[in-house]
This record gives sequence, structure tokens and C-alpha cells, in this order.
Amino acid sequence: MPVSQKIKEILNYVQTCSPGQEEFYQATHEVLHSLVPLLEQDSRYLEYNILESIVVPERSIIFRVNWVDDTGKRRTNVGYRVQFSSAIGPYKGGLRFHPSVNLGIIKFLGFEQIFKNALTGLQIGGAKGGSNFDPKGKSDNEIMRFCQAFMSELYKHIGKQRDVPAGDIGVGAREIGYLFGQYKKLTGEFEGVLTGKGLNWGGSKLRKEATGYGSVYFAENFLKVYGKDLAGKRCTVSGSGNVAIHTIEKLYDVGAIPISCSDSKGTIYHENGIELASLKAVKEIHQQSLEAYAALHPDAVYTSTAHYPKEGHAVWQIPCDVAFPSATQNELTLVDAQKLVDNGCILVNEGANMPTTPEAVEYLRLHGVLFSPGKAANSGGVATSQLEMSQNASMSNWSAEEVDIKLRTIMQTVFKTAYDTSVEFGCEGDLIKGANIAGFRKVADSMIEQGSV
Ligand code: NDP
Ligand code: 2IT
Repeated sequence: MPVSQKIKEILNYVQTCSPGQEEFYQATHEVLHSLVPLLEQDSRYLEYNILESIVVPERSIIFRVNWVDDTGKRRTNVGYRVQFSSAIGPYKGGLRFHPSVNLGIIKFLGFEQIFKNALTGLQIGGAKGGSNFDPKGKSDNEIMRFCQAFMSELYKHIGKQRDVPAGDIGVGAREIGYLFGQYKKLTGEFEGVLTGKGLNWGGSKLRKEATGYGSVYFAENFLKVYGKDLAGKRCTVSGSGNVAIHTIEKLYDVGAIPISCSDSKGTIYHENGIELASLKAVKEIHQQSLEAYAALHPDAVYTSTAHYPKEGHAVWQIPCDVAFPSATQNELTLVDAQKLVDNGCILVNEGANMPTTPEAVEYLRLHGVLFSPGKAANSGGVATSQLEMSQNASMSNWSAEEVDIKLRTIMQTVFKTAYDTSVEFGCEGDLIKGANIAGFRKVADSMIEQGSV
């Protein structure tokens, strides 16, 4: 049977046994189709049933999280941990707290994480977890009680050599602190079971900054191949959370001009460049909407989500040289891609996980726009999580400079691995194929060597 026919069969199977999991289907569709050149060259992967196996998580844990709000009312949320692959190391991946979370979202993120983690060259398997809990508008005590309740079930399934969760949307240092405290209370162990910890109790310097910084390092590596760099480039960034803020910070360091940010309520276009101190104050200190940023900067243009033009998202209407989607999945659609092409954008560099829809990706590539897939471009976060695990295991504490040197080297390696693999398979610069094939090959070979387990 031709390889493409076999892939269609497997994708049909994925759809049949995971109905309604659209994002998971989107992620498996992209990865499996991009593997065709590898599968045609090496028949072992189909012989050993690796594709059918890799689209099924090793284990999915779904649990009830009961907690009490500040009025004394009992609340219930759903908790998830999908342990997708331990072929090359202990399960590793973030936790997302957002009302949109469901099994399909966690599975897409866990599936992507397998290949992302393999690309870093480090020994970490793939997992993801989270809850449909909405941290917005909750008090600090409510967040604490929720995290304690969440960990009261999760602790049974994780461990420093088994599964090491971290942050993602809605989970930052505060949540990791409450989760860690509860783990320690339940197990009596002070161990590196989570990453993104506070700097006083086992966290790594630069973990907070790593995803955004790494995303910019990745873009620099990619542009360099074509004799370009980020200096003087006007860059649009979406989102205004952990990844977006540190992308903006690093863009200034390399001489670029970040001119936008966004949140779920609206978009800021600041022609002369985003004022980083105000952005951090609005988002990190006061947890306000970006309207508060606009109030501080009358020369910035604020477009509320309610007023988005029908043709696309406001942030991608802004003319730019390089775009850094850094908020959430499927936030850059075909009409947005058309606008970016019309405006002369040369690179879309994904800071978020799967922010660009398949139609948008195809349009960008057809029109010669360079494209960095999230599983490569945003891998600096999880790579620095592994550096945190490494420091915990050896009871050491590296300086920010040491971590930054390692992060830069890892991002260079991730880029080179994805790029060289694209060349090897005759599609120079197609980093989707390059990243997927390189990540898959490492995991699949390990599965075969271990008896396909
Ligand atoms: P944060 O929670 O810190 O920030 C998320 C940002 O995206 C906020 O500005 C939020 O706006 C916006 N956003 C989230 N969901 C939506 C939505 N459905 N519609 C519109 N805007 C939305 O998360 P991170 O910065 O950590 O994560 C951003 C992306 O990067 C995610 O895709 C995540 O998976 C990915 N990522 C994160 C890593 C990390 O280390 N943190 C590592 C690798 C990838 P609002 O506040 O209004 O909700
Ligand atoms: O998507 C991701 O890579 C993350 N949210 C970070 C995972 C981690 O374990 O640091």
C-alpha cells in the first residue's frame, strides 16, 4: 500500500477513536503527512507499527478537582495529564489552566511536545496537562486552593524520574509554587518534580525568559542562512503573557523594533515600539487588560477584540517584517496570512504552540515567507526546564550567563537539526518537514530499539 494511503488510514483511525478532538487531529495530520519522505526511504517505521502507536498516548489521566471558592461554595473542574511518550526520557511538558482546555487540546499539545523535546537533543519524553479552571478573576487564595486540590490527585502520577510538569497558559511561578508545596506535603520529598520553580527553591535562572528569548534566537539563526538579521526589523508580536513579553524584551536586545502585543480583549499597535516597562507593569504586576497600556500611552492604537475587522485579527493587519505569534493555537488564519504577505512580511516565527492554521501555513510557504514551526522555535522553554532538572539533580545553581550560553547553543542545535534534515530530504528551508522528521526519527528509532514500547 502506498505510504500516503497508509497515512490516510491512520488519520481516519485517529478521527474515529478520538471524535471531536479537532486540534489533536490537526496536529497529527500535519506531522504524519510531513513524514512521507522518511517513510518512503525507511520501511521499518511502518513495519514496526510506529505510526499507529505514536498517535496513542501511553497514558491519559483525567480526574476530578474539587475546591472551595472564597464564598464557601464548592466548585468542580476537570484535570488532565496526558503522558504521551517516554521513549527518550521521563515525561515532560507544561500544565495549562484555561476555560478552553479539554482532552483534545491537551492531546494536541502533548503530541507536539514529543517531537519538540526530541529536537532539543535532551533526554525528555512528551506530556501535557492542565484543567478547564479559569484563573481570571480568582483571588490568590482561590488559586492556591485549586492548585492544592489539583496536585492532590496529580502527585500519584509524577516524579523527578517519571513525569515533570511545568507552566503553560495560566500557569506561572505562583501556580508552580502552590503545586510544589502541595507535592512536598503529600510525599515528604523535596525534589525537582516541577520546573519553573522560584529561584530560592530550585528554579533555574532564565527559565521564565527562556521561551521568548529562545524564539528570537531561533529567528536569528533562520534569517542568517539567507544573509539577513533582526536588526532594525519591525516585528509584530501577539499575546502579552510570558512568551510574548520575553520575546519583546529580546527583540530590543538584538536591535529589532517590537510594535505590537495583544490579549484576549484587544490589540496594541505602538508605532515607535512597545514600552516594555509599562507592559510588564500592566500585565505582570497589575494583571490588567491592555486597555490600561493604551491609557498610559496615548500614541498607541488600541483595537478591542469586539472591533476586529472581519477580514482577520487586528495584530496581523499591522505591516511588519517579522511576525511572532505568541498567544495561542489557530490565532493566525488564512486571511491574516494574506495580509502578512501583502505587507511584505519575510518570516513567521511561532512562539505559541500551533498558532498558525494549516491553510495559513500553506499560503505563507507558497508565497516565499519563511516559517518557523512552534515545536522548533519555542523549544527554548522546555530545554531550559531540562537545564533546571539537571541543576536540581546535581544540586548546582548556574548563573544567568551560563544558562543563556546553553540556551543559545541549544536553539542553534534545534535550528541546525531541523534545517539540515530539510536539506537531507530535498526541501531546503521547509522546517515543518525538517523538525517533524528529525524529532520523529529519534523517538521512533528509540521505540524500535526498546521493543516498540
Ligand atoms: P500566558 O498565560 O503567560 O499568556 C497567554 C497570552 O495569550 C495572554 O496574553 C492571553 O490573553 C493570550 N491568550 C491565551 N488564550 C487566548 C485565547 N484563547 N484567545 C486570545 N488570547 C489568548 O501563556 P504563555 O505566554 O506561557 O503561553 C503562550 C503560548 O506559548 C501558548 O501557546 C503556550 O502553549 C506556548 N508556550 C509556552 C511556553 C512557556 O514556557 N510558557 C513554552 C512553549 C510554548 P489573556 O490574558 O487576555 O487571556
Ligand atoms: O509548550 C511547552 O513547551 C511548555 N509549555 C513548556 C514545557 C516545560 O516542561 O517546560
